[in-house]
Amino acid sequence: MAPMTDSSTASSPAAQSAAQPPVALTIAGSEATGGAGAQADLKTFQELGVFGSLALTCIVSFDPAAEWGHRLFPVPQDVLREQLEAITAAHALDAVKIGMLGSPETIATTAEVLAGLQPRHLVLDPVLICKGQEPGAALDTDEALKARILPLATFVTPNHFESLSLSGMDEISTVEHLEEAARRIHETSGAVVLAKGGVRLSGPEAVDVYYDGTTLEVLAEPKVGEVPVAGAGCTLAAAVAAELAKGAEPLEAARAAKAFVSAGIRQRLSSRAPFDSLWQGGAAAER
Ligand code: PXL
Repeated sequence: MAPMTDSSTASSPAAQSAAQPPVALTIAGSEATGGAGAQADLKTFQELGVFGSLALTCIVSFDPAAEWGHRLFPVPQDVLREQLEAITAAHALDAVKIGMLGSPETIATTAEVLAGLQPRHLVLDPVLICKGQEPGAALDTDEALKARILPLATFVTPNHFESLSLSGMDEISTVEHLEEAARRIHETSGAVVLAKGGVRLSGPEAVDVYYDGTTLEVLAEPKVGEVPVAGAGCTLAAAVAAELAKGAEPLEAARAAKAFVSAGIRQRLSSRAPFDSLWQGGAAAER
């Protein structure tokens, strides 16, 4: 390769603006259609003014010929380790978000690296199963996530199914149940909890419960339809991570993330797939 001769390259101090963006890392899987996973995380970071980096854990390609079920290709452990090595050598991370890890091996590798890194903000979207996966198909992965990653999290964003699993409750069908789940998950994990009711609780509003051990707040926005939108969970956790990276307090981060997701759902993208995808440009479009 020819040597660079231009002295005004981006790496020269003169070319840098004074204010550097915060830097966040997502450890997540690729969802090829772009609705969920790492794609949703990086788009969210960018929209919210945060520089995003990515350690890819697996590649999910939905199968249009088999009811859009998951085809999952795991990234080899040494490749995951090398990505994390490069990222942590390059950046001081302001926040880390964890999405789909997908296997007990990936969970073990991620837990080892995070234990050494001890990030100030570690936002866990506890992806136990994703849409189209059979409950129970990944029990060992679920157990490993609870045992190895949950104790490291500073902020956790379980959906309805994950709240049942993490709280041990048999039923979450009211806001009071969701509040109880948030309290229980906080007690066992020590993390700030944003438990998502989404469209799973009946009523005209999509309700999430925030609990940090002191403050309990019910966050509600009008529902947009009754069908979940792909990428909403990934985007919510990524937005929380972005806001924390920028210095927000956890409750502020939760409120801002909920508003960002609600706009993205209102402005969602429809496609030839049987689900709509959240549009991370929605909040900017509504401004
Ligand atoms: O929405 C959960 C999720 C997270 N990450 C990846 C996914 C999905 C759901 O499809 O594919 C990579």
